[in-house]
Amino acid sequence: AEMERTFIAIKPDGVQRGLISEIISRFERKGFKLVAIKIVLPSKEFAQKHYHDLKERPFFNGLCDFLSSGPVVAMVWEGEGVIKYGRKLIGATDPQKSEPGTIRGDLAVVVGRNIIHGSDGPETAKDEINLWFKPEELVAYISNAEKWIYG
Ligand code: YYY
Ligand code: MG
Repeated sequence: AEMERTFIAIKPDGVQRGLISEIISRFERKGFKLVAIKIVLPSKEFAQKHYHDLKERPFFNGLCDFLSSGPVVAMVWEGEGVIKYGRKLIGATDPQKSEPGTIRGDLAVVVGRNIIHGSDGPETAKDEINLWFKPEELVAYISNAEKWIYG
């Protein structure tokens, strides 16, 4: 198994709407493994770092205000193909275009309140994990379910 790690965050709207356990469940039931989790109130400066790739976009300022407007649940999930498949579980950026069955498709309506973030590739996953977590906050462990998930 080619194990990968991805950064997943429940944004302030997902937290305030009581969707933390719903979102965690979807990753957990799939068979991915939670290796780090915390609740944090990011500063606007921190949000700007997180979204630095988007700094030229017209929505950048509002996006960073929003991400820093309330608590965020920051997580690292591990598993085979978790970066790409995590994005599938999340669904398209615009919830109007997200398929039913995806997190955004089932639980969100507009792009500015799409409840969840997920890394979009191996490089951003590495950068985002390093931005949000210290190495000692990541917990490597063997799950007893692994042999039933991976064979
Ligand atoms: O990775 P993902 O979250 O699906 O989309 P990005 O293109 O990285 O944009 C990050 C974030 O910005 C998106 O989740 C909502 C917001 N946003 C927006 O408010 N308006 C847009 N037209 C595009 C993105
Ligand atoms: Mg993105």
